[in-house]
Amino acid sequence: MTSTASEDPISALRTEAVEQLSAADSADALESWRVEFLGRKGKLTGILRNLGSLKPDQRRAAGAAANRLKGELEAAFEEKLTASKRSGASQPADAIDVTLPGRRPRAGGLHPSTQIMREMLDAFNEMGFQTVEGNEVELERYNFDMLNIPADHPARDMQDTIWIDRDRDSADGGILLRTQTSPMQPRIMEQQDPPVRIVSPGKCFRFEATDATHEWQFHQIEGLAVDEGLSFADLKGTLYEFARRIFGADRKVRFRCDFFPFVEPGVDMSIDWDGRWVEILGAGMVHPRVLSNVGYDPEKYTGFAFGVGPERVALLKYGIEDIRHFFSNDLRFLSQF
Ligand code: YSA
Repeated sequence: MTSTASEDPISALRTEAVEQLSAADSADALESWRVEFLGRKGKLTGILRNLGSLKPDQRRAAGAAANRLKGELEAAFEEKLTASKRSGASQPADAIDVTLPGRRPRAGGLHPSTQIMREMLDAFNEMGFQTVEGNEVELERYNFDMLNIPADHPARDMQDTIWIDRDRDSADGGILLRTQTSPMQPRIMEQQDPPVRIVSPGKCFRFEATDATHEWQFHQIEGLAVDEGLSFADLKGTLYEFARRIFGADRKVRFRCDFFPFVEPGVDMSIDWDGRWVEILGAGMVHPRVLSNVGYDPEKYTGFAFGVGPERVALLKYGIEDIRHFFSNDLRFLSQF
């Protein structure tokens, strides 16, 4: 539509401006439109400048109408500019250079926890342990009771957890996110007779305050060996050999007495980190009560078990200063592995 002679100049300008704005189909056309209608020497500014030549009562009405039009045109321009940017109309036709050689897409990689776990599992597999995967959502009975940790045992407090269904009316107790991989011990032993020699990797969860060496979610690798005549010497030999393979022969290793209700005796193992000790695992000789819970004869069989944290091992092996990097999803960290 074009303006008619009977229209006042402001209405005529509105009609013309709206018509031309809707026809502007490129960034250049939009800029020309802005200069022509809203620019310092544009048509609207011209009308505003001429207001002085009008009589006072006409000037007031025309001034208000011209300012209203200015607001309308500015809003319409912004809207059109945003829409055209969104649709890509602002890009020149040659913005994409189809002759550029292809670039290699950024490759993904294995998570550092997966990498260190595979390395650790390889070490144990070469020592004769078979890998078995387990479940992250666990029954209270396997996570605690079968491991000689009854409901009122203080050791439960140390592994406060995330419950899926705590008040379930069942002989298996509640359902929880496992706090340790140790429930794989009774699960495996229920399924097979000795000899047993397995490692079981997987995620664990604890409701705990985080710091540089503690996360609320982390991995463990459980190890279990049961046979006739296994002794504490077998436990120490296995864990020394594991440490030698992962950290090298020169790294200092320390065993200390520790308590876990499902072993007797119990130990933990720490690795030297520039003069301070960082614990990487708990271990011990399987408690006779755990063996009888699964129907093994504790007079005939003995066993050793351990639970090692791969993220802690990675901290020590690669000099990572904070365990919370592992699950913060920061590519600057993840892409270094
Ligand atoms: C003990 C005796 C056995 O016969 C078998 C297994 C065990 C280990 C026991 N189940 C346990 O969970 N002990 S632990 O609480 O000391 O954790 C073992 C290892 O898991 C720790 O040494 C550490 O490496 C890792 N870990 C534990 N809590 C962690 C953690 N890693 C990161 N964040 C946490 N919050």
